[in-house]
Amino acid sequence: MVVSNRLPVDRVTAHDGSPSWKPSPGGLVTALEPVMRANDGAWVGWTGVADDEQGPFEADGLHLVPVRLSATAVELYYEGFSNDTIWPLYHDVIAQPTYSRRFWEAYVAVNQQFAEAAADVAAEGGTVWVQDYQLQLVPKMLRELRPDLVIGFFNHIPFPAYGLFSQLPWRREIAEGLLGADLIGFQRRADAGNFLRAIRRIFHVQTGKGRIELPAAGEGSWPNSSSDQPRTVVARHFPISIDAKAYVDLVEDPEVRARAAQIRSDLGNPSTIMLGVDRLDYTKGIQHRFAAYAELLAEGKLDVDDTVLVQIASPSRERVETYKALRDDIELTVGRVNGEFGSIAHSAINYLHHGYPREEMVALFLAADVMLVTALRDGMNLVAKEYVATRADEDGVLVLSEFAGAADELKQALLVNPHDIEGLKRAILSAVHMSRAERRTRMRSLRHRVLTHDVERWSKDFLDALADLRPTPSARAAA
Ligand code: GDG
Repeated sequence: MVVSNRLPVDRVTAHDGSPSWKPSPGGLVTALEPVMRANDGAWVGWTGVADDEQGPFEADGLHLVPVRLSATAVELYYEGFSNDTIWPLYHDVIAQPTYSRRFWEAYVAVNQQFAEAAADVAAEGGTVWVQDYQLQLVPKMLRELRPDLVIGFFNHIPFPAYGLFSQLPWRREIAEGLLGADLIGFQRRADAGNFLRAIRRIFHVQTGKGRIELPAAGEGSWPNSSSDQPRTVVARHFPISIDAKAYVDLVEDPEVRARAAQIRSDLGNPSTIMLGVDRLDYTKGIQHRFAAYAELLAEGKLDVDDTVLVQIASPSRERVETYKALRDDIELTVGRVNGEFGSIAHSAINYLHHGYPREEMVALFLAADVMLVTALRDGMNLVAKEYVATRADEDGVLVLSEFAGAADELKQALLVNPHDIEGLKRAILSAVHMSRAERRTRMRSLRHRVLTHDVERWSKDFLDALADLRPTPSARAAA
């Protein structure tokens, strides 16, 4: 069973008002769908609509169990604690987290709802895989309700250093919540290291090689309320990936190729198209990218007559204040840069605040000579891997922030520190002027990594590691 904040489907309403469901796009769905089909599993999550009375249903061969969230729960648990407390705290406090007791109370209550929904439908001795930062209390709550289950947790975003995590007034509760799992997965080795350090600091327990030895309840700093038996929890990195083959297949589609050529020609066939594709989020470093680009234009090292930056900023979390302010900020910058450097024929930045179908994204990746991924902090960044998977022509240059999890694997990208604007400018110029031979060598090696480490391998690695932790029947009987 999978438990995630959102179900893997979106409701669509036909012209006659009749509702139906379509799979929601995204890596998680692609990764887990085949596993769920093969195992006849259930998926517990929210439909995305407040106060939705939808009961359990089948869609596209998946058994879906909705958790009903009230409008207030959405505001306090989702927009509040998840996206205005945990998200900024776990992304190095790029924005100031809000520490609100009302948010926290809602987070506890909603996590309990998810745990109860999962406990109601999980098979005896089943495997439950809980996803992401919105549900960090679910592992412990679920273990208390259903000690027979094997529980995994995967954190899609970074886990911060203890100096930051310790700001959280509820750091102990969150740590205990996660430790209800048998296996806790992170994107990077460093994230797992930060988590292990936090656990040592808070509970004074032993850890070694990713194994956390929890004593019996009440021993040392370990709470009374935890399970009675000593347990081992494993915390390790499992870098997520993409359905690489789906991208390779799309590149072979003549319509997608034609669209890529059309995009180049619509942009006036410049020598260099640079591309950014991000949810409009302050973690993605969109402003840093614009700053470096604007300086290169100002210094005459790039020229709008033969260079353009296309920035797709897909709408995100539009009801959270910080995101509204960010959008204003970004759009002000786009206006200024275009006003100052654009010409009648050419804009400096071609800014689009829209979401697009995947075919259009692939066409854009194919059209782009330079892909700019300048996140200030990012769990993985799937866009970097999607760009690489798309470039079957072994062309194109990836400029990649060392603060994105993808940098651990994509070492042949031009790695940058986005805070270092001079360094970022140098990397952009080397990308623009890189020889065809070097582009090919780098892209070949990047593609090898992404094609051999796809999302299917990610879910298999995680689920195999979780299966290895399943207690043997004799250990279960002894407990
Ligand atoms: C979180 C973590 C981690 C974006 N705009 C459109 C569109 N997208 C797709 C991209 C990509 C996905 O959304 C975004 O994934 P990222 O990994 O880049 O970033 P987050 O949304 O922040 O994801 C991240 C990820 O979880 C997985 O664990 O890598 O670090 O923050 O697939 O292509 N897709 C379409 N139209 C758009 O306009 N079709």
